Amino acid sequence: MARALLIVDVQNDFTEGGALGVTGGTAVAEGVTAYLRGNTRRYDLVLASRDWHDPEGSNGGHFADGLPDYIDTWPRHCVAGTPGADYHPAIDTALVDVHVRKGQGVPAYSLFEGTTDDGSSAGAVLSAHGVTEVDVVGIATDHCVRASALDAIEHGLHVRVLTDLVAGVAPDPSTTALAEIVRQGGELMESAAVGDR
Ligand code: VGL
Repeated sequence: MARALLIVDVQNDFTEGGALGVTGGTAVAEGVTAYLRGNTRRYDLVLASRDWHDPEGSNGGHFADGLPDYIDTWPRHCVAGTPGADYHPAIDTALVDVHVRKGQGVPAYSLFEGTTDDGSSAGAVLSAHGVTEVDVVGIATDHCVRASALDAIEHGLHVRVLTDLVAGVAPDPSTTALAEIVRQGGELMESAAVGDR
């Protein structure tokens, strides 16, 4: 039995000033690193995802052709190899064991759609490490955190979302997303409470 921390898309384009800047994104980046520094022994594995879209084309309709609806279509963001696709500088990448990228040419909200540089899927990496429990943090609550947490539950993992270490695009959909995760069997917890459980 092993536990992993899943850090979803804490990238420059999803934090304040980025192409798709989410309010609270920078605070999440800083908070995740502070949390991880205080809890390194709690995790057997730390896995982080990055949205990593192609510069050409719409990435399967993910980049808006005209005005984005901020639900299914978005401004151009996280283009592979650009500063916007980098992790936010507050993320201490020395604390990350495994990096996955997703969204090359397609919309990919879930971290489980990500693969490592050697082509392993996130799910395969987690099962190879015997991970049965995951804590999920990152951006955005109502999109990639939601999809990643629900996929983790589908994969049979016990899921906790650390609610002070996520940030959403919009408040109501974020509340709905967290409720949906609970309905599917996930747990919500403040990061400060993790030490107790
Ligand atoms: C995301 C919108 C578009 C996310 C990714 O990381 O939540 N949101 N692409």
